[in-house]
Amino acid sequence: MVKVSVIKGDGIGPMIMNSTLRILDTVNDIFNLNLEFIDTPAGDNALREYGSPLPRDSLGKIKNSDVCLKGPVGETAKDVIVFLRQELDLYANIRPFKSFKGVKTFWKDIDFVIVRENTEDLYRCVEDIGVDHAVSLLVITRRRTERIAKIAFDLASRRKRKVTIVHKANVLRSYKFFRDVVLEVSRSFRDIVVEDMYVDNVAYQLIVNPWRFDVLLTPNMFGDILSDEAAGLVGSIGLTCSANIGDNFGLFEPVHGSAPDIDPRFANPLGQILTASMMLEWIAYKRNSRDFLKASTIIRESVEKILDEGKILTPDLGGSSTLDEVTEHVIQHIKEKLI
Ligand code: GGG
Repeated sequence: MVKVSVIKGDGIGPMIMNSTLRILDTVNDIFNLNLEFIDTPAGDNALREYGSPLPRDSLGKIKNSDVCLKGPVGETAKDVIVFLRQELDLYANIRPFKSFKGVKTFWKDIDFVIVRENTEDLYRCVEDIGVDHAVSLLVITRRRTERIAKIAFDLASRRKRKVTIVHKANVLRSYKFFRDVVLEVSRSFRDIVVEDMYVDNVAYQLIVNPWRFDVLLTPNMFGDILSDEAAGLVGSIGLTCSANIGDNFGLFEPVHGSAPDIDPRFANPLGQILTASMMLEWIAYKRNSRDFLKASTIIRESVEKILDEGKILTPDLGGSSTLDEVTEHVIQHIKEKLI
């Protein structure tokens, strides 16, 4: 049994999560994965219904589960996801950005990963807000920088062997500290090419030459901001997925937010579905399970097929299909692949 706590979230969240649960039910039946889904209210809707964005009962459900699959939450992001990352020590935010052959963009063959430190920086949320002042503390520690650096170098050693350290060392000494600690760690990874770059230059290079990047190692807030820019390069933020990983637990979520301005019937569920695929891959790795790996792969390939065909696409990808139509087609492709 694999207990999956499921946060449906806000805005488009419940619709894209219901679509994703249909996909997971399909592979659960085919591969006998023994997944159990536990509804876990959190976010703006939970605040309205239970008086808390992350009710105690929900936190308990997450802690008692093997893995968490999360949809986007709205205005309560700080009280839900930023809190959970710190509470569960999910220190590595892994965000892959890879072009899909079928998606039209100005940029082709994008393939890099943002590795974002997930527990400190300004998002430690140590703040003092008065009537005439607002102060937020930028916290960078050696231990947390070293451990995220190791994650980035390990990942790079399985990819194109390059790490770009993202910082703003010319203005803030905290970011100079971040860069210098990562450079110390890099000495144990002699086969990895290391460069360091100001975050503003990274923002520019992502537009003019994104192919130079392999693993971008960032402090917390820069990783958040650059992720949306990176999502633009692959065609839609509605296609992007991410993992929040600690030593013993994983929480998986799309990169995008709750998009309250979008009619949920036309929301793109593929980012949430690819997030589920990423989750299954992590379970496969943790449990050394071929079936979980097969389930993860078949979902990803079915999504890629839809994008390659280019016929059933939601409006963010230039189509006019509904979320339900896209979901049906993913299920159909999964079943076809088994024949
Ligand atoms: N722009 C994407 C978005 O809204 N993501 C949700 C969000 O803000 N999450 C907070 C975080 O990732 O730190």
